[in-house]
Amino acid sequence: MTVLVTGGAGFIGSNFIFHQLEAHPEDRIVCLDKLTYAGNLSTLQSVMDHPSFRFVKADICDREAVDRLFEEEHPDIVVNFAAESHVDRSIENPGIFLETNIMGTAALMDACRKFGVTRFHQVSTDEVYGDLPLDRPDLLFTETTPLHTSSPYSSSKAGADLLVMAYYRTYHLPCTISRCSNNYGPYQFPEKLIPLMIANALNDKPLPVYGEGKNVRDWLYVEDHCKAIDLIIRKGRVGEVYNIGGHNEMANIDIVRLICRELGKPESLITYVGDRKGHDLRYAIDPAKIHGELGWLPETMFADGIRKTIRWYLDHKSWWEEIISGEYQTYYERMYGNR
Ligand code: NAD
Ligand code: TDX
Repeated sequence: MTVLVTGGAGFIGSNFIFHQLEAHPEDRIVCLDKLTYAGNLSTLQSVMDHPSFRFVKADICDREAVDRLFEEEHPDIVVNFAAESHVDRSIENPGIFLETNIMGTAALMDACRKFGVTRFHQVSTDEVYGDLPLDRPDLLFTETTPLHTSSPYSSSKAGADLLVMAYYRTYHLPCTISRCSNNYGPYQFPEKLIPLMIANALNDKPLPVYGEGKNVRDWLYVEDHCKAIDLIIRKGRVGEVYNIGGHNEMANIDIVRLICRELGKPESLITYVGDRKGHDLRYAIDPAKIHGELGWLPETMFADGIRKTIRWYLDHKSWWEEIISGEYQTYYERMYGNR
């Protein structure tokens, strides 16, 4: 079987490729990635010469390039990770989010219709459900929670989800969607909370916490997300949405404090900065459906996962130091300079 993974040079996509090559050595994996600022070929270095792996640099919005690849590879399964993924960047400049996340998903699905696939899987996010209040721990997102987005990023992801369901209903394209909570782990781009705080703490730089740091996210170790997607594409029912999360809610400030403790850095590095516009208060996933139907459960406890992640960033300084020494500096200054 050939599995086409889009966005595989990014954080979750690369972890998914490593997992697939290990768990399904009989399958061929083709990665299509535009290599935007968030895509990094060095991440895939260890598999570039793998006999069952091929990398192709292309944009999912480029219909000619996508069709050419489908003609060559005839993928059985397509897993779409390719996206603009950072909420703060979407607030600054929504256009590219609409382009890649919505138009790109449509271009991929049109190729799937044209060439035929057994599955198109859309990697979505819990952010499509909007947010939950901080004082109602009993409320969780289920697959039937209405879509109610806050940011241009989450709106573009919700737009793509609606389109996927439309392609399922109208054209009977065999689709599935997964909506996962916040991921953490190796190879996450250092613009996101956990790697940003680790990198800054290691460089004794201020740790910029938005607002009062009380916003809550539901954290899942990236490998557990990859295992869930693997189950969905092989055993999940077409036309279904599956929520993925591990009941691990934490306030941002508690994560940042924990990182300080683990690295032996003083909490005086913590700096409260201006809040994110439209900042979602709390995300919390109810994963009962994927557990009941597919038997998925998270395997990595947060206490272990965060230690492994910190260890990884300590052992792979050259990977992230190279990133933060480049264009990232301009981004950081723009985003945090006058905050
Ligand atoms: P990322 O930003 O680390 O990686 C995105 C990858 O997509 C990069 O390699 C980039 O080069 C590629 N890409 C971007 N635009 C492209 C285009 N037009 N054509 C081809 N490739 C393109 O993102 P991530 O954190 O790994 O997220 C992957 C997916 O998972 C996204 O769809 C995101 O919405 C979703 N998701 C992420 C999280 C999370 O916590 N990170 C949680 C839930 C869902
Ligand atoms: O410097 C920071 N300071 C801070 O307080 C950054 C970068 C973030 N934060 C806060 C904002 C959020 O409440 O930390 C929380 C997590 O922020 P991000 O890492 O930017 O993630 P989030 O906005 O929750 O979105 C992530 O999870 C869902 C991914 O980026 C999305 O792609 C995914 O869909």
